[in-house]
Amino acid sequence: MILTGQDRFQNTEKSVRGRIIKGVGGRYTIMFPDGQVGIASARGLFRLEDLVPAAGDKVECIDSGDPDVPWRIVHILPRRNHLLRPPIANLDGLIITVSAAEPQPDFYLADKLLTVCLINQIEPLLCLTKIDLATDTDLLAGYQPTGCSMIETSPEDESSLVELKNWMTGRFVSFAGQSGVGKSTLLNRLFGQELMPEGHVSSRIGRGRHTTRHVELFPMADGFVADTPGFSSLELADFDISGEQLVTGYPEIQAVADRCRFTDCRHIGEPGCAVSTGDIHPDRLLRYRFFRNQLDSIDPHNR
Ligand SMILES: Nc1nc2c(ncn2[C@@H]2O[C@H](COP(=O)(O)OP(=O)(O)O)[C@@H](O)[C@H]2O)c(=O)[nH]1
Ligand SMILES: [Mg+2]
Ligand SMILES: [Zn+2]
Repeated sequence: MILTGQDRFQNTEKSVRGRIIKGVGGRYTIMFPDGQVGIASARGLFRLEDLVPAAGDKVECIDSGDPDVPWRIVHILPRRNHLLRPPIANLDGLIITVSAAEPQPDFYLADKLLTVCLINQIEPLLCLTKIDLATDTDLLAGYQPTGCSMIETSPEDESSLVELKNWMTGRFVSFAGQSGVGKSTLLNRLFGQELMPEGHVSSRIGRGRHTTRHVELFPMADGFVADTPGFSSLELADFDISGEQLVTGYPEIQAVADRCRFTDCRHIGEPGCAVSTGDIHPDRLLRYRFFRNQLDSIDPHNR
């Protein structure tokens, strides 16, 4: 049922809090704490302030008086974080999904996603799928020194699904990772029945030809899971991450950086650099150096 502003609220002076679960073409779908949804437009002033409401935003709405668009967003609550590509706000956690095989794991992508998380206060969960196809059982070993949470799953492993669901509970999270790693399979196994009326799942967040073009939040387990474009391949520079910031995505390198001879050490082979003495996996260091060189070569004035 779609409520009008009038139904919900007689006093137009006061506002109601809700969360943007979808925004397309200036029309926002708001979910209120009781689970009801309503359609809203944004206060004109936001544009002057260069503020664009995003999916995930916690907002305050008033009755607009327009029966077609009964709500108006008048305030955006302070954000935990805000990404532009995909346009999403207040993400609590990101499930960085890597498959043991089919497709071969892309650890460059996993490192980029981890870096985006650690720079934006998004809690990462490294999730290895298809362990039933694994020949190498230690694929996530390189991430052990980062201290990040990790989980391994396969279709038969019920306890890992419980663990994953517990981690998602009460949070606003999204799955990320290459196409084909098993994100939709996991979502359907976990919430297939609850997320949407049956029949919708396969066409909207399930497998198939459907390509997501905007962010949409689906309520689950006292939280939300997002269907988002843009987390299956990305470039760090598009997230405004500089060469100096990169080390935030490599906490095991950051941990030894104060022992480097030079305070501005880039950890790419300088004399007296401490990374060789630290607990750093050689593959992680190789990828750090690749991204560091790449980001340092970008002229900030030309971006
Ligand atoms: N062997 C195996 N296959 C899986 C597993 N998870 C997913 N798959 C298969 O991998 C393919 C891609 O999965 P899908 O969930 O669509 O990947 P997505 O693109 O990340 O959403 C499908 O054929 C799934 O049945 C797993 O843990 N083990
Ligand atoms: Mg999918
Ligand atoms: Zn160094």
